[in-house]
Amino acid sequence: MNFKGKKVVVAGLGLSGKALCRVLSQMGADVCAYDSKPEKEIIDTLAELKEYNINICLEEIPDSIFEDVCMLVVSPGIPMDSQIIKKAIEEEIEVIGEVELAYEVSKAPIYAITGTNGKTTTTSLLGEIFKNYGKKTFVAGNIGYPLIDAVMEAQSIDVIVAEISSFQLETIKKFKPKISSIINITPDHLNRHKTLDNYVNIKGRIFENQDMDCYTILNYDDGNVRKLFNKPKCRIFPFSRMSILNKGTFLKNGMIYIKSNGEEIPVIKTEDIYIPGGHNVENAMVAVSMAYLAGVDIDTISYTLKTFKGVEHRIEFVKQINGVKYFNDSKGTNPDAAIKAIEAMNGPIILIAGGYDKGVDFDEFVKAFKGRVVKVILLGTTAKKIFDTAVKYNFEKDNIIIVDSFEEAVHKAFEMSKPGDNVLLSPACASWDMFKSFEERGRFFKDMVKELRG
Ligand code: UMA
Repeated sequence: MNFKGKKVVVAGLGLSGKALCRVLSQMGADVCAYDSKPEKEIIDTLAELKEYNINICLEEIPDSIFEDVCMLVVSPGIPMDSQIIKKAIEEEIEVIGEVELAYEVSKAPIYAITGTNGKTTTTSLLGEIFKNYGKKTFVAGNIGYPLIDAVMEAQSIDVIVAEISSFQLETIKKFKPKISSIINITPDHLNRHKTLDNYVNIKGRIFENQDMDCYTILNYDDGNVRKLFNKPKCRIFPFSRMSILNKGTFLKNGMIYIKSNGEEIPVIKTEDIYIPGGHNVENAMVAVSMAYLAGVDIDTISYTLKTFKGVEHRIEFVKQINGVKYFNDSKGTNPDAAIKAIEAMNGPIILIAGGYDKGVDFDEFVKAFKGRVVKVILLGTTAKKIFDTAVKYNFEKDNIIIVDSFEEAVHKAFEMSKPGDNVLLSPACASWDMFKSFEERGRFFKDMVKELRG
């Protein structure tokens, strides 16, 4: 892609947008960036971009924004029905996402992981396997490090392991990972993708450009992923926790096996995987499959599974105070992720939940409380919705507390807990009504917990 002297518009000035501005400027493009926020909310960003010669438009989209422009490159958070994309389409300007641009300039093979939950853990785990195998590896994408930054730095790199979200998949064109995977699909982001079917099909775009030289790793046990099994034009390597497969990765007598070319290869006993919970067995199976097909030896794969300690904000143990364990699962940003955290706890749970409303229902989330959650502390935009759902499923009203602030939630949990309890922050919601990101929410929680005195 040659951008020298060409006018390009970048939409969004968050992590992806800033990276796009830097990279496109370095490639010689004449960059114009647009963000819907007012100046006072992005002062720091404007200061960061000062050294690049970028024309920045805020709030209102100027009528002439696409004059002489060859392309609009969008951040993942910009929905397809936003004004800026609609206007570009009307004016017949090519629209691509940050991930597509990154793919087009990338020299290293990309191993891409999507799914509703487990993406970050699986991506980090696969990255760790490749590193232990001696490969120069970049871990990037939805994990918080824009793919475009990684590919620019990765001139002499062997592999890129990319976490890819449905938002990013909406604006790909030729994106073709060497190996892709879909870990699972449960309802999420329906306020943007409207229907579950649409969300499933967008997830399926991860393999749309892969051919017979490539593999996609698909979850055989997941009804929504199964809807996609007849779609790939590449080779499918399935995985299953429930069934013994003729080809793929599966569980037998507590051991993960790979079956390929008729040979059954034992990889690791599930009890030897360091990160806890059934959902992490699923994540491990995806990483095992991708690493095996990429040529990594079984010893390196099983060594990494025994030693990899997980990622921040995902069922992360913070501290024990008065016999009560505190866990930060701020990355539990949808009901399914939060259910997995609830299921991974040993002992009674005091749950802190609620946050930004993504338009999903909480029925399954609330049903998972039974026999596990003893008290629920709710906050944020969805507090009332979760409260009503909990009452509908006969969760004792007296055991639900709605609070106004995050500080209050943590203090209430501290006051109410007894030795043997687990205080779990797993909101089942995004953080955007109270925090910039789930990372900020998780760190805030951890800082507060560290201040608590027994
Ligand atoms: N904006 C507009 N118009 C809009 C929407 C947003 O101008 O209609 C502007 C906002 O004012 C803001 C900027 O766009 O200034 C934000 O862009 P963004 O939402 O794309 O966020 P980034 O900071 O670029 O971060 C994105 C991902 N965020 C989203 O997809 C919402 C990050 O994933 C990702 O780590 C990062 O790119 C690097 O690749 C976060 C996330 O929450 C973790 N992802 C969702 C999830 O995991 O559930 C999909």
